[in-house]
Amino acid sequence: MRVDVLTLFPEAFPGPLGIGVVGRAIERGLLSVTAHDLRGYTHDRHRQVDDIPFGGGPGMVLKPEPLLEAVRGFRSQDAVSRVILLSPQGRTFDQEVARELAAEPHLVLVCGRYQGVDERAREEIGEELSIGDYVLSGGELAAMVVVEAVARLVPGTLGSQESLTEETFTDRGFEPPLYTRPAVFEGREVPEVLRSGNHAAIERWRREQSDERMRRRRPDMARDAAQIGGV
Ligand code: 9D3
Repeated sequence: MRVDVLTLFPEAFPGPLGIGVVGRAIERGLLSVTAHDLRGYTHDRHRQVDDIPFGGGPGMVLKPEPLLEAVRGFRSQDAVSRVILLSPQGRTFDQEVARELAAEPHLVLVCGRYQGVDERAREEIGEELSIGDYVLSGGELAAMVVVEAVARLVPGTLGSQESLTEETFTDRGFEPPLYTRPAVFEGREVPEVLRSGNHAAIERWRREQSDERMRRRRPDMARDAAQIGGV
């Protein structure tokens, strides 16, 4: 998968995408993440990317020309590129969206900054994603979150061990309690069943624990899981 990121801060990349599972995928050539400086698409002496809002108001707005010159350039390179603006007003990114994007060969992620993006550029880009209801300063961290979650689903990225964990998350949603040695830590014991060697009993206990946790902490997710799994 190829990912191009349009940003005023290309030096922020790869950042945390350079480590761990995603870093390895980049090294192995399964994934490319290229950051492009939005200023590189300006043609004036001051390389101006933003301007004051018509009608007044605080802050600055990203100008349409550099954004759309860049976006049109990517779109003309291949017909399959999916261009997405990271924006607080977008559809909320979740694991389902991640799965959908993982099937794409080429993503172009556009990072907004300041108060926002000129409406005409927003309309032409067409697709918007938010990573949740809280205020960030720009789209860069959001783009990294999207790349991290999507890259994990690109075939070959995860080891077989991690792929199995991924499947159980999708199936069950929640991790059961995990323990490692020592069997007794400061007087607190690892549940007997996990040391019993009874794999059927362990399986049952883990399922009960993760279901119970989900019902208690994420009733919204538990309802969705019941819908899908018929539990
Ligand atoms: C405080 C300014 N807000 C006034 C209504 C608007 C606003 C504009 C630009 C708020 C945040 C931003 C910058 N954020 C993003 O570009 C962004 C974002 C986010 O803030 N939260 C969650 N997901 C995303 S994706 C891009």
